[in-house]
Amino acid sequence: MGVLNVTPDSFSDAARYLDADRAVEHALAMEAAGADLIDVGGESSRPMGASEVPIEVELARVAPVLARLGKRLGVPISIDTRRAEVARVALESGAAIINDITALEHDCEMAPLAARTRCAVVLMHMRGGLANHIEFARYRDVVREVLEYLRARARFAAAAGVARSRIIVDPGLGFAKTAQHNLKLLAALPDLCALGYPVLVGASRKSFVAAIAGAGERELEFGTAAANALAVAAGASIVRVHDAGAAVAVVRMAAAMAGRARPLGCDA
Ligand code: PMM
Repeated sequence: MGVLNVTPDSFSDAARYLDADRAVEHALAMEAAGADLIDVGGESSRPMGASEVPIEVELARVAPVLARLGKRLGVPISIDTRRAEVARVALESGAAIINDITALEHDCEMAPLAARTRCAVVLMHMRGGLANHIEFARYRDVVREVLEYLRARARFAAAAGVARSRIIVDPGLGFAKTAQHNLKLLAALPDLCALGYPVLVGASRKSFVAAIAGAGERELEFGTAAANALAVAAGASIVRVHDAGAAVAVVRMAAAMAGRARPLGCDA
């Protein structure tokens, strides 16, 4: 999953794709590099101090990009949003997946929308709000608590009418989690896969990778590659990345070594 952040303050793309034409070009380049999905987002959720964006601003950022992408992109689009209205516009433009970092909690219209439109949904674990989630990085047992949460949110989505086969779960690396929490969750990926849903992992260039591997460009690139390779080997079906070309090679190699022709479906 290639990340297309259409935000002026995003974690690593920093305003580069605010211009709709450049955003479209970048999405097409990620597709050409081998990305199987493109994740479009108009509200930054970087760990430190992400600000709430009014819905009009979020829509003004993503709608022109989605309208252009819908006609030109061959791979499915996911919309990274907490808001049902933004998701609705994206789905009308041809998006196939709602990537909700609040696991359908933020907006009560999100679950019925997903059920009605039969799109896929990514249910991600986080705690607290966009600006303060790091204050909530306290757990007795982070693995057990994240697993229980995702199991409960998947049940909620299914009860709202979302088909089981369209549910994807995500431990939410970096969201209300310290580096140690992220490492524990990565080590527990086989348990997460055992929930029975495809697992998405978003480690790309996150601050825990910088803290462990180093914050330089090369260190971030290789740290991200290591996290993605091990995540795929442990059963992850989707890795969310900024550098699609590098990730494709990593995913192919890791999947082949783990005996998975394509990293789809959990084997755990
Ligand atoms: N991370 C970010 C944004 N959206 N969505 C999912 N499902 N999982 C993630 O880990 C995730 C996400 C923040 O990262 P960015 O600012 O680099 O895009």
